[in-house]
Amino acid sequence: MKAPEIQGQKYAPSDYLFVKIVPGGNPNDFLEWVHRSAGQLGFEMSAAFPFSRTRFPHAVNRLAVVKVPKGAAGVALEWILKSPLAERAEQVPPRRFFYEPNDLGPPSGTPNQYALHLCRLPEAWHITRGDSSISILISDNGFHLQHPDLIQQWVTYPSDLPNDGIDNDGNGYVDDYLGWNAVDNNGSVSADVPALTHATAVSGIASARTDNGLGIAGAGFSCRLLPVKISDSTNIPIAGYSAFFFAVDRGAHVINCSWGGQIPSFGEQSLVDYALSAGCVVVAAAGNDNDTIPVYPAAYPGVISVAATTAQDIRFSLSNFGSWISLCAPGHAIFTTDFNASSQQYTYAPRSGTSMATPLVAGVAGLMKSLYPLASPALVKQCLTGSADPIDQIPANAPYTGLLGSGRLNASAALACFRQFIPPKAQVRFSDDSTMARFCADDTIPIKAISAAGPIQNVTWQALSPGLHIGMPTDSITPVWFDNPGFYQLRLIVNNTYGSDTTEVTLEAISRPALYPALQRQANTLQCTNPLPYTYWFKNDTLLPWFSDTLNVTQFGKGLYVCAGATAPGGCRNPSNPIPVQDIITSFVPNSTEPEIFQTPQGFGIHPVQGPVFWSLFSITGQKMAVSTTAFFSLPSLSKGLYILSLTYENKNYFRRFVVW
Ligand SMILES: [Ca+2]
Ligand SMILES: [Ca+2]
Ligand SMILES: [Ca+2]
Repeated sequence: MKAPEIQGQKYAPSDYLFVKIVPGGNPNDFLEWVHRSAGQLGFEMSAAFPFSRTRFPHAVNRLAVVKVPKGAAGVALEWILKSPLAERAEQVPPRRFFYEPNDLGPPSGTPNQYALHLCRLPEAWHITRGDSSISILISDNGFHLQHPDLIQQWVTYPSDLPNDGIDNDGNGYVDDYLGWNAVDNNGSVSADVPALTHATAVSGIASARTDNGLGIAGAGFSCRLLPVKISDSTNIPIAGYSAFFFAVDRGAHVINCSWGGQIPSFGEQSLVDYALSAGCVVVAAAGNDNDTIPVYPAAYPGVISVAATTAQDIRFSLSNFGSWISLCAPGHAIFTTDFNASSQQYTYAPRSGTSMATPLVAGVAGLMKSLYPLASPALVKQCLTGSADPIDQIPANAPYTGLLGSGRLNASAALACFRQFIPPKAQVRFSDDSTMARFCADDTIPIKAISAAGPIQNVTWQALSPGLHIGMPTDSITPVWFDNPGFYQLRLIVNNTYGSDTTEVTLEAISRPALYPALQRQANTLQCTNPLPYTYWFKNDTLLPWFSDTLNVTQFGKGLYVCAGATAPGGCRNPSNPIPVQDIITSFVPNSTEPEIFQTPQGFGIHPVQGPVFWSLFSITGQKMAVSTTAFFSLPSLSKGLYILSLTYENKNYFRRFVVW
């Protein structure tokens, strides 16, 4: 069943104004003038951008955004244009989401994903299955974050804890742990109207969890999703422009805009240019008006504008068309992630429109960026359009010759085109593209070594500063440790048969907190007795969005739980003993007296033994490494690090933590 949606939505006037400051003018001086104007105008105007003085260095092309009360835009515009600091001003143009018509049923037969086959995604995934370091920003309405086929795909930033009202990482966005709400300026991107599922449908097409035996596959495969909520409960995308700021500030590689409108805007175009110049690929929907009038942001130069086609490569009956289209992608009856508001179930449903064609292209752009993250948006666009399968020759498309872009998306051909432009020699970078990283004692440092031609042959790390020690590296991680906290310079070299690449990074080494939190279970509640200011929870290897000292396991299900304490958000964390939760129980008897558990250099033993014993050895991240059912557990050969031994004896669990050095 399809969730009801607002249909035939009309453009709504905006309460936001773009203002271009005169050369040499300071947007903050202008915004102060705006603030002082309230007395003469009789109403308040507020800054929607820059948010504060600390954000001023981010100002784009002398741009400011002012929010005015409903209906006051005309008076405010006239007033603002009198300011000696304002060079230009305009109302932020009205925008809307592109919805599919509600009379479209599923394609005949069982639900399918014809679009992925038609666009040759299975072949493309032979070349790359994307990369979890690549983020596709979805600017849309509210998200159903808990959808089981999406929940593991969101990009999270533990350096800003959610819901504490503090911008812990000081990037200008308060509580942007998981995306950004650009309307309310907070970190809550969830769907406030459960029946509105546009964002959830778009997200699944771009990059639903793939190869997880559940639901659907998403084009971007391992690429992650960065949600930005640009509308409120009225479901009008009033803050689409701010997604471009956020994309640059969080380093998004691709931005998906399944929205737009017919009025161009210098302010919006400045922001699109800002994102493009930062290397972010901008993909935008052509709209569903069945006409040729250009739609923005799709029609701005440099943007990849996407029209919609059917399973037969015929123009989707409502899709816009015109000389401003870059290419087409399937946008009819696309089976994707959904939420059924009446049954309160996370579901899947077919959706149509250019909104659904666009994220397919965005997902493929994510795959391309996975191979070559520094590729320019122009190169990505060139290969996507240049490799599309022509569709003008199809008789039903005859009236639209030259008006459907270069044809229908072919992901496999796009990647083949793109690969020619990747430097054949090996490339290396630190996983988040930074040249500055923090790490903790005994951490591994993730790196990304890319070889477009043949395998990586060698990975070499050179510690350029004394006191930094390097373990055995692979082409994805290396363990590092240090003598004292401080700054260390590190060089990384990789090579393949075509040559080598070198990068250097400054590492800030910080000490782990000395104290380990204790973890206890009482019935279905886990209590992290945490002497440190910040608490994190892990289930198996996954960081949970839960930051208080107690956690109810019924909310997260069975698994191996670890809590961790840290002195700062995102800083070094000391993990607790893990607690395996095999059953969700309603009562629990805490441990009483322990048998003697003794340790020798060879392993661990227990006595007296009056029944079966069961040992499990875990890595500190919860990965099970060995089991034994004998009274003495001989340790396998272990590399340096911290380990957890679990013993089940007489229906009780005991834990020992030990270090190999
Ligand atoms: Ca923040
Ligand atoms: Ca916070
Ligand atoms: Ca899936």
